[in-house]
Amino acid sequence: MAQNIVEKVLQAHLKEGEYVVGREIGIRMDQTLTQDATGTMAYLQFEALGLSGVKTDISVSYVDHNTVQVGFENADDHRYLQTVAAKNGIVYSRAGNGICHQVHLERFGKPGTTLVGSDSHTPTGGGIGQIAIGAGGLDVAVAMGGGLFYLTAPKVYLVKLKGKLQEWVSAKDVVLKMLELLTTKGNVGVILEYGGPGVKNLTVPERATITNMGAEMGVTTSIFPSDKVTQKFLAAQGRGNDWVELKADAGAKYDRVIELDLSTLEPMVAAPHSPGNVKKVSEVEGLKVNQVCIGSCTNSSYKDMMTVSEILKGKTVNPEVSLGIATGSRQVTQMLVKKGAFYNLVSAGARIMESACGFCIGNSYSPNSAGVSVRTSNRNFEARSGTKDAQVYLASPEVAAAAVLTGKLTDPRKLGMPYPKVREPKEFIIDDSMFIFPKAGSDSVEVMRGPNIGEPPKNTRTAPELKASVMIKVGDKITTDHIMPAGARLKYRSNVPKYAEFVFEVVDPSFSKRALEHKKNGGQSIIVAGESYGQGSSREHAAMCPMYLGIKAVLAKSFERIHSANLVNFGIVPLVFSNAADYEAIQQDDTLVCHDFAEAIKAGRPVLLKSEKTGRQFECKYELSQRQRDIVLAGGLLNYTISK
Ligand code: MIC
Ligand code: SF4
Repeated sequence: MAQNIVEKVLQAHLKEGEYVVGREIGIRMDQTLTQDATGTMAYLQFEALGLSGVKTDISVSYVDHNTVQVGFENADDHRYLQTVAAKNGIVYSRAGNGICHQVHLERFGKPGTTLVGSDSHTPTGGGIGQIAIGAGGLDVAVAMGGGLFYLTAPKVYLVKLKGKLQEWVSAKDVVLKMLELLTTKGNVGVILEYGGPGVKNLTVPERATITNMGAEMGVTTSIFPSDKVTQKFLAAQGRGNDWVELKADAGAKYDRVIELDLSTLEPMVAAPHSPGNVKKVSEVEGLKVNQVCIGSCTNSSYKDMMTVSEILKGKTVNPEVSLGIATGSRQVTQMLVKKGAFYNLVSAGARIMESACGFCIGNSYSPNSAGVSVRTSNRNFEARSGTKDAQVYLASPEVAAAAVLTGKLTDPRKLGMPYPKVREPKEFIIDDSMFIFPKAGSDSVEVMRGPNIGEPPKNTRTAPELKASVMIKVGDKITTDHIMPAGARLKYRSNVPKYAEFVFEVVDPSFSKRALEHKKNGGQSIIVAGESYGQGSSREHAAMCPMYLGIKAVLAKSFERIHSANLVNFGIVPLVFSNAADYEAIQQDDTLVCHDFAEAIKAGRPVLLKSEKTGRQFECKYELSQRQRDIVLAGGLLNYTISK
């Protein structure tokens, strides 16, 4: 039967379950990646599972998120990561080597293979024809140990591209258009497969910009074919042998077809505070800009940076604007230095950041109060930048560079200069000296820990009865940045009791104290939420820390994929209102009771919750496989796996 690309790759890796849309399947993961902010916990759990030595083709541990090193905590984490990698056969990418997704695309991504990463932007690998999926650290730990990765056999949407991008319009505008079409919610269980005659007009890094921000739509991943363009990119990376062709069969079926003519697109932005709040630049033109940040895993490739350098060459950053630039990888930096582009950027007045996530995760370069910041990154959630009232606009490098010069949101086509046409190099500078490759016989390496690195916490078995206080009631589109802030708090990722003090910090700073006190008094808690709960990152701390505070269930109108899986992994039940209108009837401080909670989950029947305040009873469902129900009952994946 004619197959699409997604079916081809998934079926070739299928180890458990039946490939029927909507059913759970278990696949083998060829590659894994972690980054430091999720990685320490992933490796601590890898150790807690009693695993040693990775069973994948390649597993890479990147240090890119937390390189600020205020205090000893980050540096201790890095040392732990380096030693645990050496001991277990994991490649270690040292701080300074670049952002995991960009570096992985350059040096390890392989068409036709599978990759799971403890970061939601792992789908960047789709640009090179990988099925690359973001997940919580515990799922990645299991995959490193040779265990399967479970997902829902997806619906596949074909995005049929035709035409060519106009000058000053780039890949970011394509994905912003996709966000306008699909929005940030309602796409759980979908994979986007790009195809059509327009594909050949996009380079691999451009494709990667597009698959990267599929994360913002909540799709499982996005993938491009592997064609001549892919072959050229791999050859320029000295990896020509890694190329295989990957294309859909003639007559392959799709659940939906979306047609997009690249030649009709124009420069766009995502306005505050959602990547789905897409507007044409022309609609918001003239808005005064205080800061521009160029970089992040979305737009930090050679072409992105060279384009900016060419636009700024011989000019000076507008006096009202502060410009920060972070390249995506050391390779990109080396290329820019060689080409003289760094000279242009520094001469124009750019502040050069290290090649890391930096501003994107909000651990530096926070804008001024109520400041407008134009960023080439992928998320503009409220407060993520570190400034609660900042107004962050997401845009292409071209739009960002135009704002650098004019001090306001500007359609770059109005700059009145020729569009800098940057070609992909025939050969990239290849220098793998910042990777530490594992050596044979290193299982005797001593793993070094610091005082901030604790044990991964475990949950208890799900109690027979649920009697949970509604500790907080929140609205729609609550992101993991709302639940578990990163930024300045990032350094506590390895110290759960400390990090848990900041759960819901930006929504209700009293939450953590109240929940912990209730737990200490023997109480259980529940979170009530609206639609699309848990958007954004893969950080499992957004489940682990609430678990530590005694949260037993989250009751929402709907959940996003990675967060819902993380809740299950930590023994928190993701309950969905059978009737969304019941949301209105619940108040914070109410107590919700179900006498046969564990029994109901065991039997797979709906949970009936009763409000102690009003006496009203309502039904909740959950979309969990038998395996997931067993995990929840066991009190999480660690307990479940150890007991097995
Ligand atoms: C993000 O962009 O939000 C992060 C920081 O990369 C997260 C991972 C994390 O919280 O460490 C992600 O996207 O998964
Ligand atoms: Fe890093 Fe930002 Fe990409 Fe997350 S989205 S991996 S913080 S650059």
